[in-house]
Amino acid sequence: MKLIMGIVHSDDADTLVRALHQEGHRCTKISSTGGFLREGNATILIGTEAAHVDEILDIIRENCHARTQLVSPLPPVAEAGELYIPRPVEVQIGGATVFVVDVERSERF
Ligand code: 2BA
Repeated sequence: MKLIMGIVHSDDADTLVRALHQEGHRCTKISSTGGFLREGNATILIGTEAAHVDEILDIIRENCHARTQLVSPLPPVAEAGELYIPRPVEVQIGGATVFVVDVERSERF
């Protein structure tokens, strides 16, 4: 058995959960926060048989889209009298960051 962990944009999460359920895959959506942007995203946990992993990765790929976002960098330590004008930088956020791990044991009681 495998556990797929997909970190996706919050805007794609519900569509992805719906698509997974439509194809008969169980999943859990967890609200998470990215360490870099410190903004909400969603982590989708999917426990599945190894034979279904590729099909699930296709569903994730089809339903999660890359996007760009403007981020204001943290200001540097300024000397007295120095003026710092923050200039937003564009960050590319991937459609999904996915980890697939082996599950030693899984039970449903
Ligand atoms: P965040 O950490 O908020 O990162 C959002 C996007 O910011 C990243 O998109 C990446 O394009 C950029 N970014 C992240 N760290 C950066 C850095 N040190 N310098 C410059 N740009 C940086 P993605 O790579 O698509 O990641 C989207 C989200 O997936 C991340 O949100 C994080 O929540 C998760 N993630 C990505 N890689 C991970 C990893 N190796 N382990 C755990 N979570 C990860």
